[in-house]
Amino acid sequence: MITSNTQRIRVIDSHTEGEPTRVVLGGGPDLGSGSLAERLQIFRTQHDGFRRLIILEPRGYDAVVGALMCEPTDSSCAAAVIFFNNAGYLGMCGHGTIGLAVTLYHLGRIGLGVQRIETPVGIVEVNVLSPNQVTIENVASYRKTKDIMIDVEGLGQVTGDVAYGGNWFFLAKNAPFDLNIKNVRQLTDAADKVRYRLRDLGITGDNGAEIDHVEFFGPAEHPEAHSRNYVYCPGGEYDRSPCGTGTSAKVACLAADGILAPDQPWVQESIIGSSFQATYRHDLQGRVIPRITGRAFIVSEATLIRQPGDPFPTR
Ligand code: PYC
Repeated sequence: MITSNTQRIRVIDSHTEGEPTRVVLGGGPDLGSGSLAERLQIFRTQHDGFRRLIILEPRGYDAVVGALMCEPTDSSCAAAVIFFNNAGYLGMCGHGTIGLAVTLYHLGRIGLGVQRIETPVGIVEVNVLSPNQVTIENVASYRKTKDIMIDVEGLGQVTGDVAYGGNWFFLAKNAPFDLNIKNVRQLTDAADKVRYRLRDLGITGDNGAEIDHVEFFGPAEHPEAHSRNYVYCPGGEYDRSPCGTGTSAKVACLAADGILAPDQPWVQESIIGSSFQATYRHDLQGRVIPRITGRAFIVSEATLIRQPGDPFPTR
């Protein structure tokens, strides 16, 4: 029986190149009408149980990224969104933005063409190319440090760059294992060690931000792709897609090294063999603005229910 105290949350699930997104359309907490960064802070400090309810078992699973729809503060934006996962909150999420755009199109809330979306780290643009293909123009991305060498127990010396693509990444030059889905457990263990070694050494992004995403790179399998990656996310999960913010960080490093010119395509393959097509442009300040194109598909429409007295609302 559904009583008036029953919580009902409408969600639409999709996947972007294999990586799941759960868009929360209604039934979320009241986060006020401040900036998205302020609303994120209220979400984090006062309503973390809602994040857990949406993402964790028994209603969710560790790999899914949540996208809470909010009212935009900027009237030029079609939507505003806060992304979250099994461990916490994300500044931006590339695959999630592609999933969100396909979901809004599926609902008839946006059409084909360019729309602006507000996120806690800035406004991003989406271009809906077809019902299942979207290009996002991400926030300005940049490399903070090149060729950091760290000694990691069990891995030896690991060299990589620290870069920002909407989240903070350590981009390791070499993968400790072949980038094959069969090795995903070993790759995750290795990435976990790299993340905590960086933390122990006090190596951070700007303003002390934790580097909580790790990428390993290797040769692509598909002839049209330039590189394959494995991407570790903060909750110990791996990205099934090539990771929109991770590909943005990669593009920023390639641009800084003079390897990739503006508008030159870069095809990034994921650990499952899916891909994103990336390019970048320079903005008026000369910053790198990555553009990432990928496909997303709707997989379900549902109402999550929390009945009063449920003793296990989350794992
Ligand atoms: O696509 O940016 C991304 C992303 C971040 C974490 C998982 N996916």
